[in-house]
Amino acid sequence: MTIYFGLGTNLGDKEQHLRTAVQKIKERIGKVISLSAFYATAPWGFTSEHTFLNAALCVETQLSPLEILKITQEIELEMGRIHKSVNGAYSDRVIDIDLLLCFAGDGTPVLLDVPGLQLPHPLMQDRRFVLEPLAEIAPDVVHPVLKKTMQELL
Ligand code: PH2
Ligand code: MG
Ligand code: MG
Repeated sequence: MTIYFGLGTNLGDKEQHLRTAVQKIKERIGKVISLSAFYATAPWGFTSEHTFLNAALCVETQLSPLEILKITQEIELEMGRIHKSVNGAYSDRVIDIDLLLCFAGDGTPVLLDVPGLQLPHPLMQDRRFVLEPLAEIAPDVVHPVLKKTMQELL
């Protein structure tokens, strides 16, 4: 299985947080195939004085999406993420690890819609902070629902 993650942080030593998250994903989820550059981005969807650092990551794994989600949530907690949101609104965070896209070993897209996890990520096409790093590492990957490449979506 190939999984694409979006990583984001807007508190503390952001570069270090991204590096730590990548290291933990590598140890617990699978082999890192590619990691984008780190992009400084303005907060999207909420107001904050803290700008973000965002990245995209591609990993090869034997685990299922729900197993991966459980591990990424553990990593977020370990790294000090306190609350996911305040009254449903976005908030500042040490690390956010989002599952964006998933493909089975033969390249078939994995679609999922269960409580807590939707694949592809339902908002990825609306977010430049997701598409810019993703188009860097996966320009020709096709969004399985929208039928457009990451480069086209960007
Ligand atoms: N994540 C959000 C909401 N807004 N804005 C930026 N720039 N980067 C993010 O990672 C981000 C955001 C929800 O997870
Ligand atoms: Mg997010
Ligand atoms: Mg998240």
